[in-house]
Amino acid sequence: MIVALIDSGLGMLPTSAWLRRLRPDLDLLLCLDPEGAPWGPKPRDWVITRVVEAAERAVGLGAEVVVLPCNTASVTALEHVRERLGPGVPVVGTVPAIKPAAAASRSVAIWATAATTASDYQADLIARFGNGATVVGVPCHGLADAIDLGDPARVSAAIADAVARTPADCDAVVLGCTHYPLVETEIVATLPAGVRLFDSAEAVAAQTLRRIDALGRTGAGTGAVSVLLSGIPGELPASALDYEAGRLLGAAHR
Ligand code: DGN
Repeated sequence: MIVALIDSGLGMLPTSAWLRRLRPDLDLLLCLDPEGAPWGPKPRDWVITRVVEAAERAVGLGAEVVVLPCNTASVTALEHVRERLGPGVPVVGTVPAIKPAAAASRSVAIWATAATTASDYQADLIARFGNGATVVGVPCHGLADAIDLGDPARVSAAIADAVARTPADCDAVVLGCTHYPLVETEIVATLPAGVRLFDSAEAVAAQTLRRIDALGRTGAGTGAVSVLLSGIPGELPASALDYEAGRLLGAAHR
């Protein structure tokens, strides 16, 4: 069973690592887009075309399930991918973890790309799951990019900038971009003490496994991890090895 994961870059690693830990037999096809990254600032139609093409390519290579471990891609292109692939291929999206954060806090900030922050999708999630909490969107300019590059100075600067724009009374931060959990330790160290973080990676992996089980197919894989870089077979970028999740997947890559 091949599961394709599609993101502009290393944001796919936390979800991929959860899948690997929970079901090491699955074959993972990691579809990164170094030529097109970052997706956050790109026009909506461009992102839709890019993500739909990546999904079709993955299915052409044998993927039976497609995951978008990327909030930008999910809020923009999820329905388009589902429509194009049809009902035979489960497509699992990512949504910012607003529901658990708003259940635990009265003042929540959602850190995400500008595209996710401005999306109707996020506004709708806040309306549905905000639970009466004050929920504000904080676009984090350049943070996903700095994480992809493995550039500690730019990561620190982008985190400091996001912390400065997060309301002081906020005690819950939703990591609404899948890149951000990779630098969770530094985010925790920069935010005031006691602020809790919420992300979706484990829940997206669990939902993917439910969709796989519902297919009722028996063919387990061999646990292979392969990588496509903007459609061309390749290797995980060296910066992936800066992160624990990247090292886990890198060890399985052959
Ligand atoms: N990881 C993506 C997300 O969750 O929105 C961000 C991708 C990007 O290109 N900035």
